[in-house]
Amino acid sequence: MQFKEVRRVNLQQIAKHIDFHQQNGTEMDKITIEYPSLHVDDAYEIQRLSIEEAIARGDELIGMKMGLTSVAKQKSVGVEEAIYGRLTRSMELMEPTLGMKGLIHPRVEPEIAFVLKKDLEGENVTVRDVWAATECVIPALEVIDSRYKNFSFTLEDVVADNASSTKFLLGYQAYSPYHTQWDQIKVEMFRNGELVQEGVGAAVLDHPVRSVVELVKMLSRRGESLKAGMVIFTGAITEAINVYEGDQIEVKFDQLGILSLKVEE
Ligand code: 0L1
Ligand code: MG
Repeated sequence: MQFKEVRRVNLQQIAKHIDFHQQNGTEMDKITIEYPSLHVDDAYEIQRLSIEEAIARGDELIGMKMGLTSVAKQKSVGVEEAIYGRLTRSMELMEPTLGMKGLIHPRVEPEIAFVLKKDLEGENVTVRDVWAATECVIPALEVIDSRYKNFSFTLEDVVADNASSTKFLLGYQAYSPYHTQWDQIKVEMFRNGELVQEGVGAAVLDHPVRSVVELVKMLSRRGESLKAGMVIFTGAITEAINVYEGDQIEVKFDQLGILSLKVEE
């Protein structure tokens, strides 16, 4: 077997291993323990292949996300660059409830999501291109649940584990991209009535629109692009918080309403 083929088989095997843990909500060791020389490009390929496994079972790619878009978040997990992940239909919460079954140690974070009406591609994409391609902007919550023990990972590990993507909730109200200054939106997150996190849209690469630009550039380096209809999560506005069965999470997006999430068994 040629070297390239051996490498491909390995990436496929690792992708199947990760897909198993994602599907079953079970913890695993860092893959970089067994594969210390894994490159970040390999990790993105493992991510793509693991989502292909889910798609082969009937799931569907409906969006993409940026992660670690704030310095505070990068510091909290010890990874010093923004990353991306993939969102599938089975991750979308249709009701504002989160079942703990099949989850390991979930965390919730507030985000601003863009929905596209046009494809976006290429290294030379601009902020103007993104606005022209945006159908609407929606306040949202992301549930991340790293499959790694203790939420501990390297850059390569977390990329391969689809940037910890697990579930997401979109607000019912969508807004015109021109409705407000998205970098000025203040967000407060409450757990069982207690204020636990607060932040502002500018925490996301100075402005959430810049996160979409960066995502398009990162994807184009790997020959991929964003498609019309996709939902794009731009990154957390505050630190993520741990949630437990029985918790009631409320996130107040200034002038844009409140998103609630009840954590159940
Ligand atoms: O969406 C995110 O910012 C999560 C990126 C992965 C790091 C983590 O699991 O906290
Ligand atoms: Mg996120």
